Parts: sequence; structure tokens; C-alpha cells
Amino acid sequence: MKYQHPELFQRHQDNPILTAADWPYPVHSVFNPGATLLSDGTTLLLCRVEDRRGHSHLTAARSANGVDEWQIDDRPTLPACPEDFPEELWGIEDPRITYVPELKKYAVVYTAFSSSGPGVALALTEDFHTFERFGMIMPPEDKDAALFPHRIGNHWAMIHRPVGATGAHMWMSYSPDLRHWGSHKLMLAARKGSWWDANKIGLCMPPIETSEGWLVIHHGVRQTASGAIYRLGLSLFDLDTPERNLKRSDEWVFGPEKQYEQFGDVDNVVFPCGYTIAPDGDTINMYYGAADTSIALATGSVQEILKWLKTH
Ligand code: BMA
Repeated sequence: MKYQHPELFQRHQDNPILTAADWPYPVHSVFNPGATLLSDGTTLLLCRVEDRRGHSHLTAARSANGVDEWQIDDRPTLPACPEDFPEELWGIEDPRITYVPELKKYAVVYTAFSSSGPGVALALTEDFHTFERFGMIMPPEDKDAALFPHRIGNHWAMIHRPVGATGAHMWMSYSPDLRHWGSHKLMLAARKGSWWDANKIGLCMPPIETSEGWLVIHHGVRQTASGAIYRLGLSLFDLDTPERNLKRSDEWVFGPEKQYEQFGDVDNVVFPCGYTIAPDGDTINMYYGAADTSIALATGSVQEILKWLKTH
């Protein structure tokens, strides 16, 4: 009998749960959604929507159970705004949502894309109807960023993924006001050679605060003769000094296996940008883009994930 790898995440039987066919206006594809729970328990996905120019914008979809009966805004919720923010000329992508109790607002950190390359932009919102745009907070080439839900010491903290001469690694940066960022620290480096996460890694969803540390799910990109494979790994970071890595999985824990993950606009991609935690305080709903074409859901247990990480 073939050795079965323990599955930390179970795919939903209705996957993919959202596709372009569900959209109330013409679009090419929907993928890589940010996610959050609103105060009334509604699941909100802020979906990356690609139009038929190839440019992306963000549109909110709301559901009482986080699985079906999605109410989708009938126009872009957060369109690119190149008139005021030229760095958004080719669209905005891959939002990560963090609720920030101190501000009583949601922080949406997203990729702004233009001829200068991808950079990191920030907007705050109370209701996902109006947004306060901060513009670009990290210049190109940088993406895969999310804000922490509260200050670390006196400073706001953010994970992001600049691209440097030695590869694409995850960094921490700090800010007194969400606009000016510094004290940059390397957080997690891509591995080398034949590793599944060689040369290029990046944050998936915002870090998850647990009693044992910040649980981080990151993607790793393996370049092969037939293209890249995007898979997910786990790591844990110190609560007070989040750039301090406590644990890191050697093996990937989730990868493209189903047809909707293996075939699409970009084959072999699973790309989560958001999660919600169920009322039991343990079940994690991971929302991910599948093959840059549709949106899928997989669930796991935070306690099981932490337990696995201790031995792997
Ligand atoms: C990454 C990001 C994602 C995308 C992935 C696979 O670099 O741009 O938005 O899903 O590539 O194409």
C-alpha cells in the first residue's frame, strides 16, 4: 500500500466554490482572494478579478456560511486608480486582509502593478464600501505582504517579499504610522537546489496568532522543465520578535493535486491569500486561488497543524 501523507487540509467537496461564471458582470477569471469575518459572522472574500484586458481589480463576495450563496458586488469594489496612483496602471492584485482592533478598521495590503514592476500598497476600510488609500508603501519589486493585527512593541509590523540578487525571501518591516517603514529584518529565506521552496517563497495569508507563536503559511515555487509549481509550507515565529523563526516544515503540506489546481490560466498553482477561523476557535478555512482561474476552499485544524509542525 502506498504511504499516505497525513492531510492537514481537506478540500471542500464543492470546489471550486467561485468562478468567473458566478460574476454579475463580465470578467475573465477570479482567484487569490483575501478573506475576513465581518462582525455579524458573514464571510467576506475580496477576490482578485482579472478582466479581458488582463488587468486585475478587487471585488467583494459575501456569504453567511463561507461556502455558497455568495452575494457579489455588481461592480469592482476596489478598482485600480491609476489617475491618482500611477503604480496601479496595470491593475491591483492578491489582497491580504487584517482586522486591526486599535483602528477599528480592516487593512487591505495588495500588489500594485505597473511598468515599474509589482509593489506593495495599503488601503484601510471600515465596511468594504469606501477605502482610505495610502498608496505604495514598499517599492518594486515587492509583493506577498500582510499587516499584523496589532503593534509589536510600539510599531506596526508587516511581512513582505522583496526580490533581491540572491532570490525572493520573506522580510519583516516596522512602522510608527503605517506610511514610513524601516528596521527591515530577514524573516525566512528561500532554500536552494532541489528543495520545493528553492529560490522563491512568499507569504500566503496574514500570520495567525497562536499561544505558541505566529503561525505562517507560505508558498514555495519550484521551477521545473514544464513550468513552476506553487505549494504551501508551514513555519512558526516568535510572538514578540516575529522575525525570529522557531520552526519550519521541511515538506510542503498542500500542493496542486486536483484538476482545477493543475490546469488553468497558470497550471499547478495553489495560492491562498486569506483565511477565517470558525466559531470553535480552531478550524481554519483557507481560501485559495486555483491555477489563477478559480477560488477554492480547504479546511484544517490549527492545533493539528501546530502538532505536526513540532515533529516535522
Ligand atoms: C505569483 C503571483 C500570483 C499568481 C502566481 C502564479 O507571482 O503573481 O498572483 O497566482 O504568481 O501565477
